[in-house]
Amino acid sequence: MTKLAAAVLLSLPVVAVTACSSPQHATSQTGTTPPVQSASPGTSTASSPAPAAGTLTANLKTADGKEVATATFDFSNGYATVTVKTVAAGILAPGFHDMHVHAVGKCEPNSVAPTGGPPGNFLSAGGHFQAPGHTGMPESGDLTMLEVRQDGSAYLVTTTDAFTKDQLLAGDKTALMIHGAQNTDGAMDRIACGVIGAS
Ligand SMILES: [Cu+2]
Repeated sequence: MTKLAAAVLLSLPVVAVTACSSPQHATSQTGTTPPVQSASPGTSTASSPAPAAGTLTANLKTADGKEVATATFDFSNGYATVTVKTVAAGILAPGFHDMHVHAVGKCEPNSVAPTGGPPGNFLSAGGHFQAPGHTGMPESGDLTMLEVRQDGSAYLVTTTDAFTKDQLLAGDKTALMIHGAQNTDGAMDRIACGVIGAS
């Protein structure tokens, strides 16, 4: 029964799309039972439950509180589509910036790392996020670099399957961090930070 129900559920979006693209069926078809079709091999995940779908967001600010970028994490089809877009020019230095998901959902200027030591901007966000059971490189929170244009603007869309939505929200939650421009003295600095949360 559950397999049949799943097949019916899977077929629903197809019916909706068909309705949208076929004006002659756009009304009067809502009460009918959609035909049951077997799922294509690529969509079958019988051995493990599919990770939760949905969207998470982060609003990244500088240490002095300026809003600099927004990020969304769209989870579907077993991976995350990460979109980062600046909301203000002239803040990020032009060039390539390291960007990662960090292990603690805190974005505090002049804070101390979980492991101690002298304070610094956004240090309480900890190191790079590692999904439970994952060790080594690349770390789960590693993302591709953010290329910032000459005016300080940037727009990036990338994908990763290194973490799930639930993992980013578990425990202390997580934060998205943009570091300084590559090959500058401040390359390792933490320039902008946003706690990743439900939108
Ligand atoms: Cu980082």
